[in-house]
Order: sequence, then structure tokens, then C-alpha cells
Amino acid sequence: MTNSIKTQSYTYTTIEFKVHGGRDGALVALEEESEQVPFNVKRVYYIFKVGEGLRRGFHAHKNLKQLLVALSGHCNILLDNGKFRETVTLNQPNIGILLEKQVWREMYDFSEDCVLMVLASEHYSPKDYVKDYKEFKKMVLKKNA
Ligand code: T46
Repeated sequence: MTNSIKTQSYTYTTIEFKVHGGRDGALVALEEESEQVPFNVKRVYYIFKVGEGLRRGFHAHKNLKQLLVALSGHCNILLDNGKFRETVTLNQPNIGILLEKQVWREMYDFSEDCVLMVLASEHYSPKDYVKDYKEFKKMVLKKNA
């Protein structure tokens, strides 16, 4: 189920995956170009063993779309669209957050057991990263002009 979450200043999308479960455990199946994953998946990576107090990200992407899921544990994702900021906690293996292109992101407060899985719409490309916040602001201003 796709949920468009609107806070006072920010709109983002979370996706709740169907859990196939029984007494013997739970299973989530993700397929590309589906309600759960609304793009072609060209890459999967995961982040784990992030030490206490460490923060990652600090960039936006020009074109990449991603779906982030905390497979275990929890972490916070800061989203910044150039105008407003919002923090989302990921703490359920059946809930993903969709990160559209041109959103500045920072990931922090990882629990020791956190495994953050990311499904990505493109292959890894350093050229797609915008790591300078001022450059990011220029990019979104241009997009919204
Ligand atoms: C993002 C957030 C959520 C690769 O070689 N291939 C890959 O596909 C990725 C994602 C990374 N790398 C290398 C590049 C760096 O040497 O792995 C190293 C760590 O990557 P980075 O510092 O970009 O990691 P994060 O956690 O800051 O950001 C990552 C993704 O790069 C980024 O696209 O949106 O997770």
C-alpha cells in the first residue's frame, strides 16, 4: 500500500509491503515496476554496522530514485527538498520510503543491529551525486523555476 505522507511542510511517500506470514515466520517479496517498487531496479546495496553517532549521506541525486527499507533495527532519514526538511524513522522491514531524485538526504541514529537496504533505479554513477549543498539548492531552484 502506498501512502503519501503530508506533514505541515513536507510530502513524502512510504510503501507498506505485503507480508506473507504464518506460524513459521514472515516473508516479503519485492518486484520491480510494481506497486511496492515503482521503478526498474538496477542495483541493490545495504548499509550496516554504522557506529554510534555517525551520519551518512550528505548529498542529493540528479536522477536516481531509491527505495529504502530498514531490514532490521532502525535509523533516521533526513529529507530536504531545498525548502523544507523532514525526518523519517525507518524501523519496520515491511515499510519502505521512496526517495525521489533531487532530495538531499542524511542518515543517522543507526541502531547497532540496523541493516538499511536500498533498491536503486540506476547503476552506480558518481556523476549523479550532488555533494555540495549550495549546488543542490541551485538545482532545485532551477527545477521549480
Ligand atoms: C544514497 C544513500 C541512501 C559503490 O561502490 N557502489 C554503490 O552502489 C554505492 C551506493 C556506493 N559505493 C561506494 C562509494 C563509496 O566509496 O561505497 C562507498 C560509500 O558510499 P557513500 O559514501 O555514497 O554512502 P552513503 O551511505 O553516504 O550513501 C549511500 C548511497 O551512495 C546514496 O546513493 O542515497 O546511501
